[in-house]
Amino acid sequence: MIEQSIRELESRSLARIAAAQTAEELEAARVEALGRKGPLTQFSKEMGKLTPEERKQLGMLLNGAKERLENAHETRKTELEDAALRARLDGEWLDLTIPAAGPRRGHLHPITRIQRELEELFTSLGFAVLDGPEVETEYHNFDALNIPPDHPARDMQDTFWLDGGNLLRTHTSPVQVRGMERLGPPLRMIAPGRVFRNESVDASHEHTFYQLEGMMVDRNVSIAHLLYFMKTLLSSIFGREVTVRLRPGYFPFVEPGFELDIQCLICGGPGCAVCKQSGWVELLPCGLVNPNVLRMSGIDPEEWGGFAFGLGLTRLAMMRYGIDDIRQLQGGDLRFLGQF
Ligand code: FA5
Repeated sequence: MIEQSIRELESRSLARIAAAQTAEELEAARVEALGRKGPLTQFSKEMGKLTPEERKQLGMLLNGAKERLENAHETRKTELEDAALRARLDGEWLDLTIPAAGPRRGHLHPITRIQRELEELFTSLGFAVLDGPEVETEYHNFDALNIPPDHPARDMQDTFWLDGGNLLRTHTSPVQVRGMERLGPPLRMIAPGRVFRNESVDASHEHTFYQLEGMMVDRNVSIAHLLYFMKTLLSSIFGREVTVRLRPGYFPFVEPGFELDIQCLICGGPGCAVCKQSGWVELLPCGLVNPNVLRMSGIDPEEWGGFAFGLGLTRLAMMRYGIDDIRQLQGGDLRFLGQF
C-alpha cells in the first residue's frame, strides 16, 4: 500500500517539476514534494512504527524517490536558467554588420524651392535676379513708388517703423527702384525676398512672408508682354492650366493696375478659410509702370515704358502644395516640413 502511494506521489511530483515554467513554479513543486511538511517527510516520520525489515525496505524506497526528485529538480532548474540566459542574449543581440543610419538629410524649404524654380525660369528669359535690403528707407519703400505721404499703407498698422525713420520693407517693390537706379533701361529683373507687415495673422495672412517682384523696362512694352510673362510663370509653376481672373487693381506705382487672382486650389472654388470663402486667391498684382515712377528713377517715360508685378510667393507655395494654413510655413515643425 505504502509502496504504491510513494510511487504515485513520485510520478505526480516529477510531472509537476517537469512542467514548471518559472523558477517560482519549480520551487513550489520542490517544496511540495520534498519539503519538511511534504508527504515524503511524513512517510519517514512513520517509519518508527515498522519492523526493521519493513523499515529497511521503505527507507530504500523513500531514498530512491527523493534522489530521483532531487535530480529532476536540478535538471529542470538548469534548463530554466539556460532558457533565461538565451532569452537575455537574444534580446541584447546587436547586428554589427547593419550599415549605420548616417546623418538625416535635410531639404530645401518649399518656398525656397519655388523661388529657385522661378529664378531659373526668369533668368532663362533674360531677367537678372536682384537682391535688396530688408531694412529699407521710406523713400525706396514708398516715395519713389509714387505712394503719397498720406497713403494708408504707411500707417502704423501696416508698417513696422524703425528708430531713425527706416522701416522693414512692406513689399519687394523698392527693389524695382534700386534696379532702375543702378542698372537703368533697358531692364529685366526679378527680386525675390522677405517682406514684413504689421497685420493680424490668420490662415492666409502672415506678418512675415515672401514676394517675388518682377520688372521689365524697354521700348514699346505693352499689356500683352505683361500677360505673356504672367501666363508663362503660372504654367511653369503649376504645370497645368489654372483658372485665373484679371480685375482692375489700384497701386500708385502702376497705371493701369491689375489684380491677377487664381481660383483657390485648396477648395477648388466653393470657398474655404484660405480664400476667405470667395473661391479666389489674390496672387499676382501687376500693371504698367506709372510714368512718375520711371521719372523719379531718372528714366524718360517718353522713351521707355514697362510692366511690373509683385507675386505673393508664400501664397503661391500654398496653392502649389495644397497647404491650408500659411502659419505652417514658418512654424518650423519638422513633421510638416518633412512632407515636402
Ligand atoms: C504689393 O505688395 C505690391 N507691391 C505688388 C505689386 C508689385 C503691384 C508691382 C503692382 C506692381 P499686395 O499688397 O497686394 O501688393 O501684395 C502682393 C501679394 O502678396 C498679394 O497678392 C498676396 O499674394 C501677398 N500677400 C499680401 N499680404 C500678405 C500676407 N499678409 N501674407 C501672405 N501673403 C500676402
